[in-house]
Amino acid sequence: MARLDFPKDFVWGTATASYQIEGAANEGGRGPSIWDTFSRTPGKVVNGDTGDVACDSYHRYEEDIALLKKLGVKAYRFSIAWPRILPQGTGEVNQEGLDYYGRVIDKLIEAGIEPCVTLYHWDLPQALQDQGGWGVRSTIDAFVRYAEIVFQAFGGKVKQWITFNETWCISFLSNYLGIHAPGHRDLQLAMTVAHHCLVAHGRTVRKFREMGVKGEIGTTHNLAWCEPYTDSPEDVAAAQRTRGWNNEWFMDPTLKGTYPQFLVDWFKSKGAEAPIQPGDMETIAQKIDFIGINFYTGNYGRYRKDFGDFDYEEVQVGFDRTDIGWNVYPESLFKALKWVHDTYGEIPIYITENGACYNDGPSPDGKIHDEKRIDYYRMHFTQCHRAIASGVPLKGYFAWSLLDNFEWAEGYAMRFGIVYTNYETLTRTPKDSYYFIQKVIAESGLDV
Ligand code: JJW
Repeated sequence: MARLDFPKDFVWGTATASYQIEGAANEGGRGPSIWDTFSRTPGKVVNGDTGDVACDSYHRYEEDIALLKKLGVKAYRFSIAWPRILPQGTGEVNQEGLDYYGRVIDKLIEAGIEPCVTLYHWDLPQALQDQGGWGVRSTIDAFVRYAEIVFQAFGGKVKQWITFNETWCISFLSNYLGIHAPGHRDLQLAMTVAHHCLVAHGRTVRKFREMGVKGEIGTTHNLAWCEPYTDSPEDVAAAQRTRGWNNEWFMDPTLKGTYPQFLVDWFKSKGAEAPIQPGDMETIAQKIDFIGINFYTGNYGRYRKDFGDFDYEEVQVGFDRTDIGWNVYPESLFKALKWVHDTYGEIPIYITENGACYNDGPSPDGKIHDEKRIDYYRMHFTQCHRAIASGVPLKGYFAWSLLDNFEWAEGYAMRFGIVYTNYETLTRTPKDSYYFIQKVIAESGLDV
């Protein structure tokens, strides 16, 4: 047994997102988002689930905050729904929407919990999608205006701001792979969306500085770790391309102000390119206070001609998998963190999401014995500790998620919560993993 102590000022937290937990889709003056449309499109979401009710956190946020307080977290990451603030994306502000988040933020502060706000966690107002969504530059202007309204309302109260959650998902998963809203399959569109989100991020950071808002601002990219199965140059290059697509394509512009040239060339060979206008790269690379990393899994793979978009095929090497099918490869978290530090220098890093999908329900004793989730967290905490010990400036960790919620295309079938949600009664029951994390936070460490 070994004792792993975390720094006393390490920020432990949990994370959620508006459309995944709030419900009340037609209340409080909220306008429709692309996820309302997408979830109503037959075949897009498992079981035809929608976020209409979700966890009903719009009405039950006080209960959620009580759970956070009992858990002992220092911070809570949640997102603001753009269509609650501006139901049409632009124009009239919906005061009821601002009031709702004002209550959440005040309750958190009252409970001694720092609010960490994501501005864009995928619920684009449908009215903007109807005008081209992230495929057109006018959406950048609309986003910066939305951010300005939110900064005005809550600046100074919110410790940390995250402009975008998982720009790879917003662009490629949603507009090239077609798996998330709006569900397009167009490589050039995905490249354009990625670029516009990055520019919107940079312009928002600039606005934040101009307004003199107190607090920290950054963005969150989801990283994927892909390792070559052999040392052959073909395997190494194929893994590098796939990693680059997920990681460098977003991290490089954000932190270096450039796109990785080897991928610029690769995409060009497929007829797609980022629509860069003069000044864009400098805008994107505004200095930020931290970089958020969402991390779930890694894999091994090898070169296979004309397979997928990057001639890369995963090789099964016997990893355990979570219930959503993702490999459990904790060491890849360490490798990814080390890579971020080695590549981008001393920028503070927050893991803004990490967690596991296991669909355990209540046992006859009424408790949820989610041993495999506890194992997942224990192994990933161990890798975080290892990263810190190696000099990686990892400052905090947000578990995904506080509670089971609407897991996008998987609907309610896939559970990531440390608190069990009963979707019939909407009651919340802390799982064993909740008590495990409660103990880690209380002791600022764990035995492994
Ligand atoms: C699907 C991979 C090809 C969320 C996917 C890739 C390509 C057939 C979880 N993170 O709910 C889903 N999540 O809202 C943000 N992150 O397909 C928060 N990434 O398959 C969580 C990635 C994801 C995905 C899901």
